[in-house]
Amino acid sequence: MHHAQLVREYLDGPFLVRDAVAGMTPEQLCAKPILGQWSTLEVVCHLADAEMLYAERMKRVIVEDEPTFGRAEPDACVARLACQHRNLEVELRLIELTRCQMAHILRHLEPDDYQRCGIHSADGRLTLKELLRRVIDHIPHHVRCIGEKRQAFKDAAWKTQPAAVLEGIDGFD
Ligand code: NI
Repeated sequence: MHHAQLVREYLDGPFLVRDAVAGMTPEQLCAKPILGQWSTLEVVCHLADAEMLYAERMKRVIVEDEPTFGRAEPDACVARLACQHRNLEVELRLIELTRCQMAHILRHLEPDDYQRCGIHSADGRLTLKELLRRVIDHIPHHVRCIGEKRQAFKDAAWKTQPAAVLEGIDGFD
C-alpha cells in the first residue's frame, strides 16, 4: 500500500473511536458489562496512552539509528493511571492531535524512511511502515471491544426489561 494511503487510514482512526462511544452515558462509559474486560473509558484511555507511545516510537525510528523498544504494559497502565477518572473528551482529542501531528511528519518523509527500523524487545526488527500498520490496526481492534460492550448493555436490557418496554425497541414491534 502506498504511504499516502497509509497516512490517510491513520488519520481515519480517531473518527472510529468517536463513533464507537457516541451517545454513551457516563455510567455506561465506566461500566464493565463483560467480566474481566476494561470499561469503555479505560479502553479509550489505553488508546490515548498507546497513541503517544507509538508516536514516540515512530519519531525515534525516524531520528535514531535502530532504537530499541521495551514491552508496553497496558494492564498495569490501565490499573495505575486513573483511567476510570479521566476525561473522555481530553482522551479523544489527544488521539486526534497525536495522529494529526504525526501525519505532518509522515507526509514529509522520503519513501526510504519508511524502511528505517526499530528493534522491539519481543517482536524483533520492525520497519517504520510495519510500525505504522500496527498503530493503524490498534484502534479498530479496540473499537470492536467497545461494540461488544454496547451489545452487552442491550442484551442486559433485554433480560431485565418487562415485555411491554421491549415492544418499543426497534425490531420487536
Ligand atoms: Ni491495545
